[in-house]
Amino acid sequence: MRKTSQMILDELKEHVIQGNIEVVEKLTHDAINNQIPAYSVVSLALVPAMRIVGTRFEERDFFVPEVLMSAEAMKTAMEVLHPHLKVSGFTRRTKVVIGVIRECSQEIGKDLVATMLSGAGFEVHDLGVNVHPDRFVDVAKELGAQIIAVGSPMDYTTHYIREITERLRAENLRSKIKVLIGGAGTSSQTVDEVNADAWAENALDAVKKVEELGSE
Ligand code: B12
Repeated sequence: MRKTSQMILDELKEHVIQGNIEVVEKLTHDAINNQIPAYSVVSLALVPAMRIVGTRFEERDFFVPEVLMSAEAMKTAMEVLHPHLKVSGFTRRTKVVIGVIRECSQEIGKDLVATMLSGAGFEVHDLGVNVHPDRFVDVAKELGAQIIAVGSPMDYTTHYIREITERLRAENLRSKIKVLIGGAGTSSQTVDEVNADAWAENALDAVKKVEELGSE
């Protein structure tokens, strides 16, 4: 029996939760071969899977090793999807420096945002995880970037973002370089707390916010 798109997405979600990397890789190829749009694979299977993993982690049903397996499975799927997430054939002038703030090494959300931004044609410079506030500013200045995008998956590292905005202000760069924030440790309220310019709830929203900030 030929699998329907819904069956592939359901299976993919389940295998990401279970952390079955090889099966996830195969199912992601199946999804692409079945003409399921790459972003639908992300939003209908991968992200909901990680949400369930998060709930199980919170309920102490899953522990760090299980979460890591799911995270690896998600990353494998993202590698397969990466070339298919390129939605535009043109390059935009807006340069974005992106990374996860210091003391945090949780990268999946940031990777997804970086992939979507480069897929939308922005020039993205990914600094990785555990990035010192000064490094965001140094690299943005060096490259002439218009936007610094900072991920903070944990709420207790969010305050470091203020060091970025403070330094930009001290160097009179606050109006030239905009700061976009996101990740599970942030909310729309964090924007005021750390004096950022915008918050993105998810990767699609991040594309929209970068478009808006880049045209200001
Ligand atoms: C996977 C995971 C891990 C993995 C990370 C693997 C990896 N390579 O990245 C591992 C096991 C390593 C891990 C470790 C820890 N984790 Co963890 N982890 C998670 C989990 C379950 C899922 C996160 C995820 O990848 N989601 C999938 C992605 C796609 O979603 P997302 O991150 O929300 O990203 C979206 C948006 O937030 C936004 N976004 C994300 N980043 C960015 C960046 C920018 C610039 C923008 C604009 C937008 C944006 O767009 C994304 C796409 O839509 C969450 C639970 C949860 N509910 O989020 C906990 C969670 C983030 N972890 C948490 C904690 C506490 C930890 C540990 C301290 C646990 C421990 N006791 O050791 C360590 C910290 C290690 C460290 N110092 O970094 C807490 C944070 C609590 C808090 N509010 O501060 C959470 C929320 C779980 C919980 N409720 O307790 N974790």
